[in-house]
Amino acid sequence: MTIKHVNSNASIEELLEIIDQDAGVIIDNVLSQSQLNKITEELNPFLANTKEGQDDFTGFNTRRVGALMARSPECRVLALDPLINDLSKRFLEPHSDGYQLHFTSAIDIAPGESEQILHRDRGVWGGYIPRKIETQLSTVWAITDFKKENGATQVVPGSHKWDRNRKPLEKEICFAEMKKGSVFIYTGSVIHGGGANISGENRLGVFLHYAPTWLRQEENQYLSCPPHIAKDLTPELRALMGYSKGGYVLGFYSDPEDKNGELESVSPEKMFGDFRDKYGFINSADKLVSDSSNRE
Ligand SMILES: O=C(O)CCC(=O)C(=O)O
Ligand SMILES: [Fe+2]
Repeated sequence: MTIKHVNSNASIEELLEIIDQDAGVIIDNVLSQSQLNKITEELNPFLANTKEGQDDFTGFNTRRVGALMARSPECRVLALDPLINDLSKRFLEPHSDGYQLHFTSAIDIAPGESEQILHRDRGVWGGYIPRKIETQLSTVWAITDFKKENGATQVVPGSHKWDRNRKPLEKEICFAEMKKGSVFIYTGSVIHGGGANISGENRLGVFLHYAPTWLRQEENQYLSCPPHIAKDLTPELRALMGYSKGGYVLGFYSDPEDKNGELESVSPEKMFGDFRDKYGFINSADKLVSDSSNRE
């Protein structure tokens, strides 16, 4: 078993088909060297200021930096990547009218790190969402090369369809090995985890995850990128973070200072189409006068 690689001309249909079978796919060589340099420069001061994790999930030689929409202009470009956004929309639309940014993190695995506990990211919501429903599409942008030796993400292709308690065999575990500038896409239901770093170099990835607009985001975007920063971002990015309604009235707000909303962004109709049908609105004229025509 391996993780399939495609190039950036891959169609959404092709990507969806591989994701349905394996729950993971790599698109090779998407970012330019100048984008990689910018991301590294933007993240370095924050990584330098961050302590390593403190348990076997967060790792003892791994640094994690969040709030990437507030902190890194180039990561904003990644979050809005058109192919990834089209794919997220298509992947999540069977269960949601819209999707949003769910999580942002730069994960830097340093030499000496051991492997992360294997897990399914959907565990963040507890055991409450039926496993039939896919509620997360995740991306890992490789800022350095991802190699088995330097901590490339471990992944068990196909495990999104497994019984909850099935454990992977050693030979079923693959590594998301890819060149820097590539992006690994995986789902919230697949078993995966960071790899051990037995090399002499760091492994840096930018993790950007997407989820339906009706679910609580793993990273609170309103606190991580508060209004005084969000007001200078594009309406599209604000909408993606949740500074927009997730449906006709889902997530509405009233401006406590009664100013004219400088955070107004994309209209719900533009994002979700006509909402009337979704609500099952019944116009006065359509109400039935007798109850006989309505019953089986
Ligand atoms: O660092 C990695 O490759 C994976 C990290 C991960 O899966 C997580 O923290 O949830
Ligand atoms: Fe994970």
